[in-house]
Amino acid sequence: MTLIKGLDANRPVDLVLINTPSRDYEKRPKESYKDRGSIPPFGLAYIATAARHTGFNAGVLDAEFLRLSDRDIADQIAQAAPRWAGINLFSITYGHSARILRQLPTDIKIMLGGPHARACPDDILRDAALPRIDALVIGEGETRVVELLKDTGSRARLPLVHWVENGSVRQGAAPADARAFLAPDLTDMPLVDRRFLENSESVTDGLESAKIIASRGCPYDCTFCGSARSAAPDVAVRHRGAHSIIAEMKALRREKGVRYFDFLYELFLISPCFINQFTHALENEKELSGIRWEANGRVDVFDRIDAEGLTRLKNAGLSKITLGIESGSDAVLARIKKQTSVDAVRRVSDKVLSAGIHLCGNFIFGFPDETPAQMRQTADLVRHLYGLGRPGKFSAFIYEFFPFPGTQEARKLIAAGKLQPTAEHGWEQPQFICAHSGERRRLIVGLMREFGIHGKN
Ligand code: B12
Repeated sequence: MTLIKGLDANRPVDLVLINTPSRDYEKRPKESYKDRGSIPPFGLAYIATAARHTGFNAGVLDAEFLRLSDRDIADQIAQAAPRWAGINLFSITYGHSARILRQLPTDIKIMLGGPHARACPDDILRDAALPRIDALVIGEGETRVVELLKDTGSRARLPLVHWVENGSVRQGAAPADARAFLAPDLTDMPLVDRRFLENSESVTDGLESAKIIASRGCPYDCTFCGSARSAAPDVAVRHRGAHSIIAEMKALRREKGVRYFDFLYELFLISPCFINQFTHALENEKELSGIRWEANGRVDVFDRIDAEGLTRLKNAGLSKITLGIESGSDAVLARIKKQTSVDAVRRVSDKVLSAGIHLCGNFIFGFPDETPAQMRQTADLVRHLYGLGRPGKFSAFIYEFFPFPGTQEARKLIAAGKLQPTAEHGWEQPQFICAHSGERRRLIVGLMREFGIHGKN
């Protein structure tokens, strides 16, 4: 039986997209169903949706959710026998993706994409561990994948598409209308077809919930982030119009009974002007009355919204905001170009929680050159926010700094000779050791125990 979502079993298969699992589940099984990744691979589902809209038979194999072994994946692909198989590359699972690709039948064409394809195209194109590369697509895949499915020869006319032919690296020419390929209009794009996703809906706070992607790209340039402006220059920042977002919410409400919406991606609440438009549109939608939602925002944007604005958001169903707070040290915030301050974080958190809106803060410990005293300032800030005791609930996510390729931090470390991805492990375990890793560990573990934080360290 096929585990590939969204395929038409009665037609030859054009494309199967594989969501790279975080490990080979045969060698290292993972515990329970409940810790299965809760965020589905929307990027792959968007590509499959575009392919289906053009008449192709495409599907998505979510090997992470299904906890598949490399062998299971190879069997599934062999059974479906698609013309093309594609896989999303992440830096820390790149080697695993390569192992999976080596086990696929040799008559299937291979396409690569995702964040690591953007960050390290040259290394990937030269990597002898990959069996073949028929298309490496940098950036958003929808329009270019459809062209590749129409005719493999089209790759020569597609921007930011590379491949290897007879041992040589080749590259598509950038046509005059390159932007139409790289940054298609989001409002015109078909709504993502959720039949391609395993876990499109879940339950949050007792309500049927679904995630929605309402924007792409980030105009900010935080030095550690793989989707910062300078690390992802091909992505134009775009927002779907409020009406297109509301249409997707209404369809989910009607068809699946969804009453809690989670706006995925960095920056939904990106400007007071959009917040105002969206709130206004929601207030006028009877069909969506009583819904609740959560989204990501920024400290500097919320610093410009007053208590009345927050009450309006709360009344429009805003239940929780996630903010990248990152650090409790002004020196670190300046270094990572966060465009905010510890005072602003305290002010905004107090305001948001006082309005009865829950707040989740993301924090990073162990930036290069970060001192133990600065890390302690971050731990103190986490404690302060947990202790505020306002009507909204505070929660934190804690991460250890990781130098993702393409980011300003990784470039600086490489230039200083402190970071050297090894031939064997590439970016899975790059040789970079935080100067104060003992103190970092101690602080993180302490906070996790104190507040029951489920960190991603
Ligand atoms: C949601 C999210 C997740 C979700 C879903 C991941 C998934 N499988 O799709 C979860 C929580 C599971 C996750 C996990 C991880 N993530 Co994450 N994630 C994100 C986030 C916030 C948004 C991604 C998203 O949905 N974008 C919207 C969709 C529409 O775009 P997209 O996914 O980029 O897909 C488009 C293109 O990339 C391209 N594309 C993608 N795949 C493919 C494949 C082919 C064949 C082609 C042709 C094109 C193509 O076309 C898509 C449609 O336009 C990004 C930040 C960002 N802005 O990208 C980080 C980000 C991608 N994640 C990141 C990381 C590091 C991870 C983890 C490795 C973290 C960890 N330590 O475990 C794991 C990887 C596990 C895995 N194998 O899935 C980094 C990647 C950096 C890097 N160089 O690898 C990012 C950039 C954030 C950061 N830290 O800077 N992540």
